[in-house]
Amino acid sequence: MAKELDALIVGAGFSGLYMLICLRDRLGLEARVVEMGAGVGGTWYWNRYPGARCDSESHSYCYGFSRELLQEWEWTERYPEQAEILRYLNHVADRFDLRRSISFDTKVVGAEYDEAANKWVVRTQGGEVYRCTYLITAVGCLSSANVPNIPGLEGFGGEWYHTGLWPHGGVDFAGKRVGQIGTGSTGIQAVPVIAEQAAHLTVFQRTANYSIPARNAKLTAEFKQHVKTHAEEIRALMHSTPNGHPFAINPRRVFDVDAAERERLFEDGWRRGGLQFRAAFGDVLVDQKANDEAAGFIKRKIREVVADPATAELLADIDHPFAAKRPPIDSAYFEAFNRDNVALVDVRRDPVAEITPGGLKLESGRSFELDIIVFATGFDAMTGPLLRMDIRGRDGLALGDVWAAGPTTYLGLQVAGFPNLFTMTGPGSPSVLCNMPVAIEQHAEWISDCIVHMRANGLRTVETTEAAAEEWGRQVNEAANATLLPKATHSWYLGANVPGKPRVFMPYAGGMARYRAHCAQVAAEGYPGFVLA
Ligand code: N01
Repeated sequence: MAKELDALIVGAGFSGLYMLICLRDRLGLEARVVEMGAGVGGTWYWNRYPGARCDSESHSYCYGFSRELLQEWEWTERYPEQAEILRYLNHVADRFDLRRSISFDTKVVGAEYDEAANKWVVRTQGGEVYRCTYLITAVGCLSSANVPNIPGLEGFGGEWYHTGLWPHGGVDFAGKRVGQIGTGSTGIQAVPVIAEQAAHLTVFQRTANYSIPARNAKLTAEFKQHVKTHAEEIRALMHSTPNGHPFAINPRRVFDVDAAERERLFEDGWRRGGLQFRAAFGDVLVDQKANDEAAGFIKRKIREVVADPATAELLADIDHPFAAKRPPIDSAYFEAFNRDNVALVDVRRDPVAEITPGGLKLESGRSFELDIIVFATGFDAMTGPLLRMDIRGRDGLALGDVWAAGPTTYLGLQVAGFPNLFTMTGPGSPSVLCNMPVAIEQHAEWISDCIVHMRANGLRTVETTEAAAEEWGRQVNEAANATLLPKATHSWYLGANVPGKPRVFMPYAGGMARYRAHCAQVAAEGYPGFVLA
């Protein structure tokens, strides 16, 4: 027997929880969340790997919709670790009585639009069927784990884990020979922590990466008070910046100052740490020569920190502009290579050929004995979590077919041919280029306002047009091409980390503030680019 709903929300992370509050509590809709995991948290439910921590500062990595929530919750560290964010989201679920409207351990395996009834029919792995007017995906951008297809994995005699599907009980590395593949944001966080626990850690690096020290620390009582007293100003600042962070990007250009002053300003950014380093100048991500200066500074730092010259060279041999891939931030990543029990192996020049029963072998024949392999190999980002749900719109049109050459959306929110389907933080929206809760709140509120508009005007469907999606795709490309972002040709922003995935720059790089204004204008003008009927 199908369960009838006004709205079904897929996913109980930051997006799904707030969407539920908007639709159930504010609009009074019959709304429900289905969640694959056994608890709330999304990314923070699954990513429990050693060192998992957010790179947004804690006082900005939270909801802003409730003044009371902002005032009562207290973060303990500058960058919140996974367990603390999960506690926060559990607190939100309890405080707003959300659990009664969430079905856990419920994986969506199919969603089809029934045009005659104007309903989405959603099937779960457990055999339940939901029929709903609005289908809202809140599945996250980085939730489909990418385990590389390396021959021999099934015959590996040790244990192996992907960081995005980490065991809840943790992994005991004591006395173990560990191999870690991947040096993105995740790998860079995991290395120093695993190195402290394991007998030996071999890091297999394909692409060397920049990283900025996070300078994580316990928050002082003064700072905690400051963020409460100035909560409104901080939110206003976050809403005014391109990335939704609580600090402004300095508009001065790298060559506005002389070499000595430039060095001093980079040094100051390095000392402040985290994503604030990038904010020291306004043109680092748009001007190659300016970027070269920032890149050169970081490479010098790597060479200063890492004692062994050959290891330092390999770590500093970075082939893309700084911040063209998501810039990791770390706690003693480069320092970890000074430990006797950590080794770096270049798998760009000598790729992994196979996993053997006892470890791993490179193409040259060089082999490694390993007890545990950690895949810090990222995700089938942005489109992966949507495509695995087998979503079908008008006339059985499969999302996978529509997106065969890459995702096309209007505003990252809707796909032509899929009425009343909203994709929160979908491809074509700022999403991963923004502090996520800021992007998420804007999407939840926009969708909610759109539904209010429809109900007030007796409208049954909202659907973007192919022309609007095509034009938006052009603008997404234009925004990316105005930056150095596409120059990192192996980036997951482009889908390049997954073999066979179309190379399309997926997030909107025009900035959250600009995007927010554009979405507001679309709503104010009666939703041009959408057909409402
Ligand atoms: O994944 P990634 P991630 N053989 O795709 C390598 C967010 N995040 O999980 O670059 C060998 O960035 C791959 O090499 P290459 C953040 O948005 C945030 O680290 O493709 N290596 C790369 O080194 C981030 O960007 C936080 O050549 C292989 C690595 O694996 C996003 O999540 C923390 C390989 C994958 O890096 C994803 O980060 C963590 C193969 N076959 C994550 N396949 C914070 O907030 C892949 N690699 C701090």
